[in-house]
Amino acid sequence: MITLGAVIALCQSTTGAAQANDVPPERLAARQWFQDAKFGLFIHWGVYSLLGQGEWVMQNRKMTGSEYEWLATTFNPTKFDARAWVDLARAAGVKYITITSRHHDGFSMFKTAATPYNIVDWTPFRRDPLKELADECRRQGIKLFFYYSQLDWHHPDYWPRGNTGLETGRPARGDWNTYLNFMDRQLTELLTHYGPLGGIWFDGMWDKPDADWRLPQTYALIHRLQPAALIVPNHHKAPLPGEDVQTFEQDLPGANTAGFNTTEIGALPTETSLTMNGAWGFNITDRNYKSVSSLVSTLVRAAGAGGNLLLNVGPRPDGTIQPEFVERLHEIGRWLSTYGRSIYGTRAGPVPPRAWGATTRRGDTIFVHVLSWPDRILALPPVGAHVRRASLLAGGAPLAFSETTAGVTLTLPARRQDEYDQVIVLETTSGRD
Ligand code: FHN
Repeated sequence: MITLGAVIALCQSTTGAAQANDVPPERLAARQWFQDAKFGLFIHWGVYSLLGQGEWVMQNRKMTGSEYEWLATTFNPTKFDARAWVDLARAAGVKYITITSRHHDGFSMFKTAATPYNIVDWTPFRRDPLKELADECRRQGIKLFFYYSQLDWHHPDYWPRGNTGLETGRPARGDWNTYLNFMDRQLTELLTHYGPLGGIWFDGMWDKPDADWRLPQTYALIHRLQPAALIVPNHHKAPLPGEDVQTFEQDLPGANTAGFNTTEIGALPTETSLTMNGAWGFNITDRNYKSVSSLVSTLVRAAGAGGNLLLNVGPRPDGTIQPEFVERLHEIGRWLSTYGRSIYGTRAGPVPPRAWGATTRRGDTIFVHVLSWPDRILALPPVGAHVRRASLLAGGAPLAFSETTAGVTLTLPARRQDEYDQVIVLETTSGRD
Protein backbone atom coordinates (compact mmCIF):
# COMPACT_ATOMS: atom_id res chain seq x y z
CA MET A 1 0.00 0.00 0.00
CA ILE A 2 1.30 3.49 -0.85
CA THR A 3 1.29 5.76 2.22
CA LEU A 4 0.87 9.54 2.23
CA GLY A 5 4.42 9.82 3.54
CA ALA A 6 5.70 7.87 0.56
CA VAL A 7 3.76 10.10 -1.84
CA ILE A 8 5.15 13.24 -0.18
CA ALA A 9 8.67 11.82 -0.26
CA LEU A 10 8.22 10.98 -3.98
CA CYS A 11 6.89 14.47 -4.71
CA GLN A 12 9.78 16.05 -2.81
CA SER A 13 12.38 14.00 -4.64
CA THR A 14 10.91 14.77 -8.10
CA THR A 15 10.67 18.48 -7.18
CA GLY A 16 14.30 18.33 -6.15
CA ALA A 17 15.28 16.74 -9.47
CA ALA A 18 13.21 19.27 -11.38
CA GLN A 19 14.86 22.10 -9.47
CA ALA A 20 18.31 20.75 -10.23
CA ASN A 21 17.46 20.83 -13.94
CA ASP A 22 15.67 24.14 -13.75
CA VAL A 23 17.45 27.04 -15.38
CA PRO A 24 16.22 30.36 -13.95
CA PRO A 25 14.84 32.97 -16.36
CA GLU A 26 17.83 35.31 -16.04
CA ARG A 27 20.18 32.57 -17.24
CA LEU A 28 17.84 31.53 -20.05
CA ALA A 29 17.76 35.18 -21.13
CA ALA A 30 21.57 35.33 -20.90
CA ARG A 31 21.83 32.24 -23.12
CA GLN A 32 19.56 33.92 -25.68
CA TRP A 33 21.69 37.05 -25.52
CA PHE A 34 24.78 34.91 -26.02
CA GLN A 35 23.30 33.20 -29.06
CA ASP A 36 22.30 36.55 -30.55
CA ALA A 37 25.77 38.01 -29.91
CA LYS A 38 27.49 35.55 -32.29
CA PHE A 39 30.95 37.10 -32.14
CA GLY A 40 33.38 37.54 -29.23
CA LEU A 41 37.01 38.52 -28.77
CA PHE A 42 39.24 36.10 -26.86
CA ILE A 43 42.29 37.60 -25.12
CA HIS A 44 45.17 35.46 -23.85
CA TRP A 45 47.47 37.72 -21.88
CA GLY A 46 49.80 37.03 -19.00
CA VAL A 47 53.42 36.76 -17.81
CA TYR A 48 54.05 34.27 -20.63
CA SER A 49 53.60 37.11 -23.14
CA LEU A 50 57.04 38.37 -22.04
CA LEU A 51 58.79 35.44 -23.69
CA GLY A 52 56.82 35.61 -26.96
CA GLN A 53 56.48 31.84 -27.24
CA GLY A 54 52.86 31.28 -26.42
CA GLU A 55 51.03 30.66 -23.14
CA TRP A 56 52.47 27.15 -22.67
CA VAL A 57 56.08 28.42 -22.47
CA MET A 58 56.47 27.42 -18.80
CA GLN A 59 55.63 23.82 -19.63
CA ASN A 60 57.32 23.71 -23.04
CA ARG A 61 60.61 25.19 -21.79
CA LYS A 62 60.49 23.13 -18.57
CA MET A 63 60.67 26.27 -16.42
CA THR A 64 60.61 25.82 -12.67
CA GLY A 65 58.19 27.68 -10.44
CA SER A 66 60.96 29.92 -9.07
CA GLU A 67 62.26 30.82 -12.55
CA TYR A 68 58.75 31.78 -13.58
CA GLU A 69 58.18 33.67 -10.33
CA TRP A 70 61.24 35.80 -11.14
CA LEU A 71 59.98 36.39 -14.68
CA ALA A 72 56.68 37.58 -13.23
CA THR A 73 58.48 40.27 -11.17
CA THR A 74 59.48 41.93 -14.47
CA PHE A 75 55.97 42.10 -15.97
CA ASN A 76 55.21 45.78 -16.53
CA PRO A 77 52.79 46.37 -19.42
CA THR A 78 52.88 50.16 -19.22
CA LYS A 79 51.18 50.60 -22.60
CA PHE A 80 48.08 48.68 -21.55
CA ASP A 81 45.07 50.83 -22.34
CA ALA A 82 41.69 49.26 -21.64
CA ARG A 83 39.99 51.87 -23.76
CA ALA A 84 42.12 51.03 -26.80
CA TRP A 85 41.29 47.33 -26.42
CA VAL A 86 37.57 47.91 -26.09
CA ASP A 87 37.62 50.42 -28.99
CA LEU A 88 39.23 47.70 -31.09
CA ALA A 89 36.67 45.13 -29.96
CA ARG A 90 33.84 47.46 -30.94
CA ALA A 91 35.44 48.26 -34.29
CA ALA A 92 35.65 44.50 -34.94
CA GLY A 93 31.94 44.12 -34.25
CA VAL A 94 32.29 41.76 -31.29
CA LYS A 95 29.65 41.84 -28.56
CA TYR A 96 31.75 40.35 -25.79
CA ILE A 97 35.31 39.84 -24.60
CA THR A 98 36.64 36.76 -22.84
CA ILE A 99 39.99 37.39 -21.12
CA THR A 100 42.38 35.16 -19.18
CA SER A 101 42.11 36.01 -15.50
CA ARG A 102 44.50 33.15 -14.70
CA HIS A 103 46.05 30.70 -17.14
CA HIS A 104 47.77 27.37 -16.49
CA ASP A 105 50.91 29.19 -15.22
CA GLY A 106 48.85 29.97 -12.10
CA PHE A 107 49.58 33.70 -12.19
CA SER A 108 46.51 35.84 -11.38
CA MET A 109 46.06 38.80 -13.70
CA PHE A 110 43.84 40.48 -11.12
CA LYS A 111 44.04 41.69 -7.53
CA THR A 112 43.33 38.73 -5.28
CA ALA A 113 43.63 38.18 -1.56
CA ALA A 114 43.96 34.42 -2.14
CA THR A 115 47.64 34.66 -3.20
CA PRO A 116 50.31 37.36 -3.53
CA TYR A 117 51.15 35.80 -6.91
CA ASN A 118 49.05 38.37 -8.75
CA ILE A 119 49.68 41.33 -11.04
CA VAL A 120 48.98 43.98 -8.39
CA ASP A 121 51.08 42.54 -5.56
CA TRP A 122 53.85 40.78 -7.51
CA THR A 123 54.76 43.11 -10.38
CA PRO A 124 55.95 46.69 -10.78
CA PHE A 125 52.79 47.38 -12.78
CA ARG A 126 50.64 47.35 -9.61
CA ARG A 127 47.43 48.00 -11.59
CA ASP A 128 44.50 45.61 -11.99
CA PRO A 129 43.95 45.38 -15.78
CA LEU A 130 40.79 43.32 -15.36
CA LYS A 131 39.22 46.07 -13.28
CA GLU A 132 40.15 48.68 -15.89
CA LEU A 133 38.83 46.43 -18.64
CA ALA A 134 35.59 45.67 -16.77
CA ASP A 135 34.93 49.39 -16.26
CA GLU A 136 35.65 50.17 -19.91
CA CYS A 137 33.52 47.28 -21.18
CA ARG A 138 30.61 48.51 -19.10
CA ARG A 139 31.10 52.03 -20.48
CA GLN A 140 31.11 50.80 -24.08
CA GLY A 141 28.38 48.17 -23.78
CA ILE A 142 30.57 45.09 -24.25
CA LYS A 143 30.00 42.05 -22.02
CA LEU A 144 32.99 40.62 -20.20
CA PHE A 145 33.71 36.96 -19.50
CA PHE A 146 36.62 35.73 -17.40
CA TYR A 147 38.63 32.76 -18.60
CA TYR A 148 39.73 30.81 -15.51
CA SER A 149 42.19 27.92 -15.65
CA GLN A 150 41.36 25.08 -13.30
CA LEU A 151 44.75 23.58 -14.15
CA ASP A 152 47.62 25.21 -12.21
CA TRP A 153 51.36 24.63 -12.76
CA HIS A 154 52.33 26.77 -9.76
CA HIS A 155 49.99 26.12 -6.83
CA PRO A 156 51.49 23.60 -4.36
CA ASP A 157 48.10 22.05 -3.60
CA TYR A 158 47.39 21.13 -7.21
CA TRP A 159 47.99 17.59 -6.08
CA PRO A 160 47.98 14.81 -7.16
CA ARG A 161 49.39 16.25 -10.39
CA GLY A 162 47.71 15.80 -13.73
CA ASN A 163 49.34 15.20 -17.09
CA THR A 164 51.19 18.52 -17.28
CA GLY A 165 53.21 20.83 -15.02
CA LEU A 166 55.35 17.94 -13.80
CA GLU A 167 58.74 19.67 -14.03
CA THR A 168 58.17 22.82 -12.01
CA GLY A 169 60.07 21.68 -8.92
CA ARG A 170 57.05 21.62 -6.61
CA PRO A 171 57.22 19.24 -3.62
CA ALA A 172 55.39 15.95 -4.19
CA ARG A 173 52.57 16.64 -1.75
CA GLY A 174 49.55 18.90 -1.39
CA ASP A 175 45.90 18.99 -0.48
CA TRP A 176 43.37 18.90 -3.32
CA ASN A 177 40.54 20.37 -1.23
CA THR A 178 42.72 23.34 -0.28
CA TYR A 179 43.27 23.95 -3.99
CA LEU A 180 39.54 23.70 -4.76
CA ASN A 181 38.80 26.14 -1.91
CA PHE A 182 41.42 28.51 -3.33
CA MET A 183 39.68 28.43 -6.72
CA ASP A 184 36.26 29.07 -5.17
CA ARG A 185 37.72 32.00 -3.23
CA GLN A 186 39.17 33.54 -6.39
CA LEU A 187 35.94 32.95 -8.32
CA THR A 188 34.06 34.70 -5.53
CA GLU A 189 36.38 37.69 -5.96
CA LEU A 190 35.93 37.68 -9.74
CA LEU A 191 32.16 37.54 -9.38
CA THR A 192 31.91 40.24 -6.73
CA HIS A 193 34.58 42.85 -7.57
CA TYR A 194 34.05 43.43 -11.30
CA GLY A 195 30.34 44.14 -11.71
CA PRO A 196 27.95 41.93 -13.68
CA LEU A 197 29.87 39.44 -15.83
CA GLY A 198 28.85 37.59 -18.97
CA GLY A 199 30.19 34.48 -17.30
CA ILE A 200 33.15 32.28 -16.45
CA TRP A 201 35.05 30.38 -19.16
CA PHE A 202 36.68 27.33 -17.55
CA ASP A 203 39.65 25.52 -19.01
CA GLY A 204 42.06 22.82 -17.89
CA MET A 205 39.89 20.11 -16.35
CA TRP A 206 41.18 17.86 -19.11
CA ASP A 207 44.54 17.78 -17.25
CA LYS A 208 42.98 15.56 -14.57
CA PRO A 209 39.97 14.00 -16.26
CA ASP A 210 39.25 11.60 -13.41
CA ALA A 211 39.60 14.04 -10.49
CA ASP A 212 36.67 15.24 -8.42
CA TRP A 213 36.55 18.91 -9.42
CA ARG A 214 33.61 19.56 -7.08
CA LEU A 215 31.77 21.11 -10.00
CA PRO A 216 28.27 21.14 -8.44
CA GLN A 217 29.58 23.24 -5.52
CA THR A 218 31.54 25.65 -7.73
CA TYR A 219 28.75 26.01 -10.28
CA ALA A 220 26.21 26.64 -7.48
CA LEU A 221 28.51 29.32 -6.06
CA ILE A 222 28.68 31.09 -9.42
CA HIS A 223 24.93 30.88 -9.92
CA ARG A 224 24.31 32.20 -6.43
CA LEU A 225 26.71 35.16 -6.79
CA GLN A 226 25.56 36.12 -10.29
CA PRO A 227 22.40 34.32 -11.40
CA ALA A 228 22.75 35.57 -15.00
CA ALA A 229 26.43 34.59 -15.40
CA LEU A 230 26.97 31.79 -17.90
CA ILE A 231 29.25 28.84 -17.28
CA VAL A 232 31.29 28.10 -20.38
CA PRO A 233 33.46 25.02 -19.85
CA ASN A 234 36.19 24.03 -22.28
CA HIS A 235 36.43 20.43 -21.10
CA HIS A 236 36.02 19.04 -24.61
CA LYS A 237 33.13 16.84 -23.52
CA ALA A 238 29.36 16.93 -23.92
CA PRO A 239 27.76 19.46 -21.51
CA LEU A 240 27.40 18.64 -17.81
CA PRO A 241 24.61 19.85 -15.48
CA GLY A 242 24.82 23.54 -14.60
CA GLU A 243 26.71 24.52 -17.78
CA ASP A 244 25.35 26.96 -20.32
CA VAL A 245 27.49 26.79 -23.46
CA GLN A 246 29.31 23.99 -25.27
CA THR A 247 32.73 24.96 -26.62
CA PHE A 248 34.69 23.65 -29.58
CA GLU A 249 38.35 24.62 -29.65
CA GLN A 250 39.76 25.36 -33.12
CA ASP A 251 36.79 23.51 -34.60
CA LEU A 252 33.27 24.16 -35.77
CA PRO A 253 30.49 22.61 -33.65
CA GLY A 254 30.56 18.84 -33.94
CA ALA A 255 33.88 18.74 -35.81
CA ASN A 256 37.06 17.33 -34.34
CA THR A 257 39.95 18.22 -36.62
CA ALA A 258 41.86 19.34 -33.49
CA GLY A 259 41.81 15.79 -32.13
CA PHE A 260 40.45 16.58 -28.65
CA ASN A 261 36.92 17.91 -29.24
CA THR A 262 33.84 15.78 -28.83
CA THR A 263 31.65 15.29 -31.88
CA GLU A 264 28.60 15.04 -29.64
CA ILE A 265 26.56 18.25 -29.72
CA GLY A 266 24.22 18.83 -26.78
CA ALA A 267 21.22 21.15 -26.58
CA LEU A 268 23.13 24.24 -25.36
CA PRO A 269 24.39 27.23 -27.34
CA THR A 270 27.77 26.53 -28.93
CA GLU A 271 30.96 28.51 -29.30
CA THR A 272 34.02 27.95 -31.49
CA SER A 273 37.28 29.39 -30.18
CA LEU A 274 39.89 30.16 -32.82
CA THR A 275 43.43 31.54 -33.00
CA MET A 276 44.32 34.14 -35.63
CA ASN A 277 47.71 32.52 -36.17
CA GLY A 278 48.59 29.24 -34.45
CA ALA A 279 49.01 30.60 -30.91
CA TRP A 280 46.76 31.80 -28.11
CA GLY A 281 49.35 33.75 -26.12
CA PHE A 282 51.72 36.20 -27.87
CA ASN A 283 54.08 34.30 -30.15
CA ILE A 284 56.65 36.52 -31.77
CA THR A 285 57.70 34.08 -34.52
CA ASP A 286 54.31 32.66 -35.49
CA ARG A 287 53.53 34.56 -38.68
CA ASN A 288 51.04 32.05 -39.96
CA TYR A 289 48.15 34.50 -39.88
CA LYS A 290 44.78 33.39 -41.18
CA SER A 291 43.38 35.50 -44.00
CA VAL A 292 40.33 37.69 -43.40
CA SER A 293 38.52 35.54 -45.92
CA SER A 294 39.19 32.44 -43.83
CA LEU A 295 38.18 34.21 -40.58
CA VAL A 296 34.92 35.50 -42.09
CA SER A 297 34.27 32.03 -43.43
CA THR A 298 34.64 30.52 -39.94
CA LEU A 299 32.35 33.18 -38.45
CA VAL A 300 29.74 32.41 -41.11
CA ARG A 301 30.06 28.63 -40.78
CA ALA A 302 29.83 28.86 -36.98
CA ALA A 303 26.67 30.99 -37.32
CA GLY A 304 25.35 28.52 -39.92
CA ALA A 305 25.69 25.83 -37.28
CA GLY A 306 23.86 28.09 -34.80
CA GLY A 307 27.02 28.94 -32.86
CA ASN A 308 29.34 31.80 -31.93
CA LEU A 309 32.92 32.55 -32.89
CA LEU A 310 35.37 33.56 -30.15
CA LEU A 311 38.35 34.93 -32.07
CA ASN A 312 41.62 35.21 -30.20
CA VAL A 313 44.36 37.81 -29.89
CA GLY A 314 47.49 37.45 -27.76
CA PRO A 315 48.55 41.00 -26.78
CA ARG A 316 52.24 41.84 -26.49
CA PRO A 317 53.94 42.13 -23.08
CA ASP A 318 53.79 45.93 -23.19
CA GLY A 319 49.99 45.74 -23.41
CA THR A 320 49.62 46.59 -27.10
CA ILE A 321 48.01 44.41 -29.75
CA GLN A 322 50.14 43.73 -32.81
CA PRO A 323 49.12 45.30 -36.15
CA GLU A 324 48.46 41.94 -37.88
CA PHE A 325 45.61 41.28 -35.41
CA VAL A 326 44.36 44.86 -35.43
CA GLU A 327 44.13 44.98 -39.25
CA ARG A 328 42.21 41.72 -39.41
CA LEU A 329 39.78 42.76 -36.70
CA HIS A 330 39.11 46.08 -38.42
CA GLU A 331 38.45 44.35 -41.72
CA ILE A 332 36.03 41.85 -40.14
CA GLY A 333 34.26 44.81 -38.50
CA ARG A 334 34.02 46.54 -41.86
CA TRP A 335 32.50 43.38 -43.34
CA LEU A 336 30.03 43.07 -40.46
CA SER A 337 28.89 46.67 -40.87
CA THR A 338 27.33 45.56 -44.17
CA TYR A 339 26.62 41.90 -43.55
CA GLY A 340 26.01 41.84 -39.78
CA ARG A 341 22.27 41.56 -40.39
CA SER A 342 22.85 38.03 -41.66
CA ILE A 343 24.90 37.08 -38.56
CA TYR A 344 23.79 38.86 -35.35
CA GLY A 345 20.59 37.60 -33.81
CA THR A 346 20.33 34.69 -36.23
CA ARG A 347 20.03 30.98 -35.66
CA ALA A 348 21.09 28.03 -37.81
CA GLY A 349 19.39 28.14 -41.21
CA PRO A 350 17.43 25.36 -42.88
CA VAL A 351 20.36 24.03 -44.92
CA PRO A 352 23.19 22.76 -42.69
CA PRO A 353 26.71 24.05 -43.51
CA ARG A 354 27.97 22.73 -46.84
CA ALA A 355 31.25 22.97 -48.73
CA TRP A 356 29.91 26.02 -50.62
CA GLY A 357 28.76 27.89 -47.50
CA ALA A 358 26.02 28.02 -44.90
CA THR A 359 22.55 29.38 -44.14
CA THR A 360 21.33 31.45 -41.21
CA ARG A 361 17.82 32.51 -40.32
CA ARG A 362 16.00 35.24 -38.45
CA GLY A 363 12.25 34.78 -38.27
CA ASP A 364 11.05 34.05 -41.81
CA THR A 365 14.12 35.51 -43.45
CA ILE A 366 16.78 33.08 -44.57
CA PHE A 367 20.32 34.22 -45.40
CA VAL A 368 22.21 32.07 -47.89
CA HIS A 369 25.96 32.59 -47.44
CA VAL A 370 27.79 31.61 -50.60
CA LEU A 371 31.43 31.44 -49.52
CA SER A 372 32.90 29.50 -52.37
CA TRP A 373 30.99 28.35 -55.43
CA PRO A 374 32.25 28.50 -59.01
CA ASP A 375 28.88 28.44 -60.85
CA ARG A 376 26.13 30.99 -61.42
CA ILE A 377 23.46 28.45 -60.48
CA LEU A 378 23.17 27.22 -56.88
CA ALA A 379 20.59 24.54 -56.08
CA LEU A 380 19.38 24.28 -52.47
CA PRO A 381 17.31 21.50 -50.96
CA PRO A 382 13.80 22.53 -49.74
CA VAL A 383 14.10 25.38 -47.22
CA GLY A 384 10.92 24.51 -45.34
CA ALA A 385 8.95 27.57 -46.45
CA HIS A 386 7.70 29.20 -49.62
CA VAL A 387 10.19 31.75 -51.00
CA ARG A 388 8.53 35.06 -51.93
CA ARG A 389 11.58 37.04 -52.93
CA ALA A 390 15.32 36.62 -53.32
CA SER A 391 17.77 39.52 -53.28
CA LEU A 392 21.38 40.38 -52.63
CA LEU A 393 21.98 41.60 -49.10
CA ALA A 394 24.53 44.16 -50.31
CA GLY A 395 22.59 46.67 -52.40
CA GLY A 396 19.28 44.76 -52.40
CA ALA A 397 19.20 43.85 -56.13
CA PRO A 398 16.56 41.15 -56.77
CA LEU A 399 17.71 37.70 -57.85
CA ALA A 400 16.06 35.24 -60.21
CA PHE A 401 15.06 31.99 -58.53
CA SER A 402 12.83 29.01 -59.08
CA GLU A 403 11.15 26.79 -56.55
CA THR A 404 9.97 23.21 -56.91
CA THR A 405 9.28 20.43 -54.42
CA ALA A 406 12.94 19.44 -54.86
CA GLY A 407 14.17 22.80 -53.58
CA VAL A 408 15.15 26.32 -54.55
CA THR A 409 17.49 27.20 -57.39
CA LEU A 410 19.19 30.58 -57.29
CA THR A 411 20.80 32.43 -60.17
CA LEU A 412 23.77 34.20 -58.65
CA PRO A 413 25.17 37.45 -60.01
CA ALA A 414 28.80 37.61 -61.10
CA ARG A 415 30.98 37.62 -58.01
CA ARG A 416 33.26 40.47 -57.10
CA GLN A 417 36.89 39.42 -56.60
CA ASP A 418 37.05 40.90 -53.10
CA GLU A 419 33.74 39.43 -51.88
CA TYR A 420 34.33 37.07 -48.92
CA ASP A 421 30.72 35.95 -48.81
CA GLN A 422 27.92 36.53 -51.30
CA VAL A 423 24.85 36.82 -49.07
CA ILE A 424 21.41 36.17 -50.58
CA VAL A 425 18.30 37.15 -48.62
CA LEU A 426 15.33 34.83 -49.04
CA GLU A 427 12.08 36.25 -47.78
CA THR A 428 9.82 33.34 -47.08
CA THR A 429 6.14 32.81 -46.32
CA SER A 430 5.31 35.80 -44.11
CA GLY A 431 8.52 37.77 -44.73
CA ARG A 432 9.09 38.81 -41.12
CA ASP A 433 12.70 39.77 -40.28
O1 FHN B 1 45.69 24.81 -22.93
C1 FHN B 1 44.76 25.78 -23.29
C2 FHN B 1 45.31 26.74 -24.29
O2 FHN B 1 46.45 27.34 -23.78
C3 FHN B 1 44.26 27.78 -24.60
O3 FHN B 1 43.90 28.51 -23.46
C4 FHN B 1 43.05 27.11 -25.17
C5 FHN B 1 41.90 28.05 -25.50
O4 FHN B 1 40.77 27.36 -25.91
N1 FHN B 1 42.53 26.08 -24.29
C6 FHN B 1 43.46 25.14 -23.72
C7 FHN B 1 43.54 23.87 -24.40
O5 FHN B 1 42.32 23.20 -24.39
